[in-house]
Amino acid sequence: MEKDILDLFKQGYSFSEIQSKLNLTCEDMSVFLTSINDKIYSHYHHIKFYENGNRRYSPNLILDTGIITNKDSESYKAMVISDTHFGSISENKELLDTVYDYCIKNNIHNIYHLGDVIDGITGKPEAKYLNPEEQVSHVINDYPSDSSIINFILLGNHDLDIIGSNYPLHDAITSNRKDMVCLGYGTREIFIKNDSFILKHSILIDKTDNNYSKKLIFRGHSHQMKLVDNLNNYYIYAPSLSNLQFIDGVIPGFLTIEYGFHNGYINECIINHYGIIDNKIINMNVNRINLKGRKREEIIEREEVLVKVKH
Ligand SMILES: [Mn+2]
Repeated sequence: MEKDILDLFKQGYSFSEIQSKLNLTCEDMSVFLTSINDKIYSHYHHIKFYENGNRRYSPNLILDTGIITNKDSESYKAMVISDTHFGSISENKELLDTVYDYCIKNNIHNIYHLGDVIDGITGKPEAKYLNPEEQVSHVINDYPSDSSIINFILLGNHDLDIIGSNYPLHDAITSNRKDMVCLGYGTREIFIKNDSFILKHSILIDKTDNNYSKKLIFRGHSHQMKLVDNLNNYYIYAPSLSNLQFIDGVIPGFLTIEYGFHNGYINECIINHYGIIDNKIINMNVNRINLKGRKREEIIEREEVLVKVKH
């Protein structure tokens, strides 16, 4: 089935066209994505990622995506960006440079990208780079990098559009960019201390949110910052870091997140939403999510005593 699906992607069919052409259910499509995602993540089965931007070889097999934090630390800071749409006329690389500068100045070493890194081939006049390979090379060559920053990259529906090409984005990232970690398409859970949070980009109608309770779920795809408490989980929609905006008056931007921990569990999350206009960073709003009072167990495994390493 996987080969049939990839062949149709190669022929230029979209995800939903393939689904109806092969008469596949959402579950079938989710099995396909999970299989692709497992293959992608196998590249990182022996690498540990650290909050201070380091990555080290691990002799043990690591199947989950986890961040190792300092044993003594009771907080964690990270950057959340989304929807850069490289390769379209709405792309704005200066915004990404601004984000990297901000991280370096503010001691942030982990960036989470929530998908739609490239625009893919949409057949619309917005496509600046005509073929998928050029769009992907553009990311590999021109996306900023810094030795003190790990960029965790989830892939979205636009990135998926070119999965059938000779040079899909996930292959390009895993083989060329050591500073990036490709998390696969659509969804990934990130473990930190005793807890976890979820990254998502809508590709399928997926019901996995029901598997979680009182989790922070960060979402790309909406191109607008929004906070939703749906009683089960907290949704944090990230703004787009491109000029592609769906609603008048919305400006590109990013989120910084800061977790406070208790017994290794996230008990508070502070989200700062920043907009960028003419290279100026504007604080749009601050939100605090209180996660105290959830079920806890005492197992701490994702902590180490971190030694400061010069980059
Ligand atoms: Mn998008």
